[in-house]
Amino acid sequence: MADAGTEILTDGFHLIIDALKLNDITTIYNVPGIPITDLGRYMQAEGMRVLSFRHEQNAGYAAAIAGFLTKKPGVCMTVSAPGFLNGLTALAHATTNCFPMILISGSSEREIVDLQQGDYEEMDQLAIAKPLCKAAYRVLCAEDIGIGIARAIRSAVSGRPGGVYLDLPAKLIGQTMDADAGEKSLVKVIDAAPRQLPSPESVARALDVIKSAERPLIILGKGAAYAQADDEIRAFVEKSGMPYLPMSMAKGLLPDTHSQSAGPARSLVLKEADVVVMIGARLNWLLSHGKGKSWGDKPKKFVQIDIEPKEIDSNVQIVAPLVGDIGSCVSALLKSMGDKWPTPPTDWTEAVSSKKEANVKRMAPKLQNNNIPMDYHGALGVLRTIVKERPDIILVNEGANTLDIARSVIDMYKPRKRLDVGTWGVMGIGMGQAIGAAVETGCPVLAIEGDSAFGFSGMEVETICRYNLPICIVVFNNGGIYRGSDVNPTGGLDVAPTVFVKDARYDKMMEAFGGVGVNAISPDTLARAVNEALDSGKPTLVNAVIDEKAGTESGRIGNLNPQSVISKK
Ligand code: ADP
Ligand code: TPW
Ligand code: MG
Repeated sequence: MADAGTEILTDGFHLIIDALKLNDITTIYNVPGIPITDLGRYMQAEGMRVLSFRHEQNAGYAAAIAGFLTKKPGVCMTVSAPGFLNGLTALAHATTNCFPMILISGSSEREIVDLQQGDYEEMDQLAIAKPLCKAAYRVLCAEDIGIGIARAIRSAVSGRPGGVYLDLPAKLIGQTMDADAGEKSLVKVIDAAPRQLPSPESVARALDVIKSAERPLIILGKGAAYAQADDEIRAFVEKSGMPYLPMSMAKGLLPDTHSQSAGPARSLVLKEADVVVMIGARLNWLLSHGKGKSWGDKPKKFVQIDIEPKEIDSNVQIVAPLVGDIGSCVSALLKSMGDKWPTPPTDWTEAVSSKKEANVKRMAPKLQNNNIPMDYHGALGVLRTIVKERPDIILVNEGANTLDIARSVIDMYKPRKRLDVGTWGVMGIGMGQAIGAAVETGCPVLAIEGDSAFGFSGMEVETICRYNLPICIVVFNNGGIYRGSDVNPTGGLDVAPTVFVKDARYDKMMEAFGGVGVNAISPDTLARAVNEALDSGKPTLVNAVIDEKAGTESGRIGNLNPQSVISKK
């Protein structure tokens, strides 16, 4: 506050800070520069946590995962045009994944931008952001900062959560106004994500369909993990007695070792189920759009719980939609189920259990192999044991083979402990998510990274060391994308497009900034290094040397690659 004659003044800087703090937003993920450098400084001076990254995309991924983990919008702050565009990928990712996030970018002067007169970092950011997020707003007057931030928060978290862009021109940040009027202009958002109750008819309809099932299945998606209705979901699954399949980031909502988990019998349950209850999961590509070969040829009825009415019937008919928030919908189902709900036919639950046991048994010896160089299963076998022994750690996971095999091999035991590439299968979320998760939860993080995947955000190891975060990165170094063994068919000088430098030592990147680096060529060394890292909480990078021939093309989604009819190696 400044004293101008008799009037006490405040300014854009302080109104932004006061508005965020009033709404319990106290952590900012950012990259400084004109016009937001001082904003970050003042934020820190006012007691906010301001974490600076090496690239806005990673700051954005940290903010997005903060939103997923806390149900409050994660905030990323960037400079204009290039910084804004770098952050925008993460904002679009947040929207695609239904995570609440706010991207705040400084922008150039409207008068110059709109006449296209070539201002410093000139860009019509609002127009560019609009199609890529849930909502986009620009604040032009200091007295609107309070309402602008309130709108951004409510838009991000209410209904289906998503990304919101907030454009703050440099001139606004420096604007002054009467401090008293400024304080009065701030808005505290009341009940930012109101409960949305399902209609009683929709509850009765859903239970009728579920009751009629002979081979029912529940699919839990990351919306169910986000909802933080863990007790209700567990009670519903257990009371219904139905087998359930967790989508990747819903693993651990109930422990993967739960007797009703159908994870290891995925193909069987998708093909055979006659009634499928979707809870916070979309019938998108990850579930083959609810039709086709992986769903078999038996008729299916879908029940779907989602907060977004437009999601219903997106790919196939939903015979019993339940539109509302997951906590309210699942509670309503539970209440109407009463005390004597019939369990599914035992021939179905037993068929699922025996398929599951057979698959688990078949996998067990692979996970115990001690091959050198390691294969995926040998290395993941030891990490699987570590996660079992330390169920509170948060697992971040990206890559192709490194992702797909880790997802199926590593059991999760608690909700919201598995974070990964999400709906787009995007590479580059790794370090942003690891940092966001460590900062928001204080839990140790184990990031299992393909060597290609890691490269997208690898420079953030400096950020991890700078803030001394309890993050252990394991780089699955197979020397390339999918495999390190491809060759250039022409015999020319360039290596194949999927191949990296041989025998690279990613561990030295961590050492460069004062963290611990370990080169692990055997499962034993890998286990020791990861356990030490998790015990000490020191930033650590383990370079896990993986057989360059062990992976397969595109991991488990090679079928999505187009095929040339002219030539195929
Ligand atoms: P997955 O990838 O795990 O299958 P998706 O991201 O496809 O999950 O689906 C998540 C769904 O959950 C979205 O359709 C979203 O609208 C819904 N959702 C998110 N939060 C809630 C909530 N609190 N209540 C109900 N539905 C929710
Ligand atoms: C933003 C395409 C999918 S998986 C992958 C790429 C580049 C890397 C796979 O290699 P990695 O794993 O990580 O070494 P592994 O174990 O199989 O060797 N750009 C973006 N997102 C995606 N998904 C890609 C490219 C891709
Ligand atoms: Mg690789």
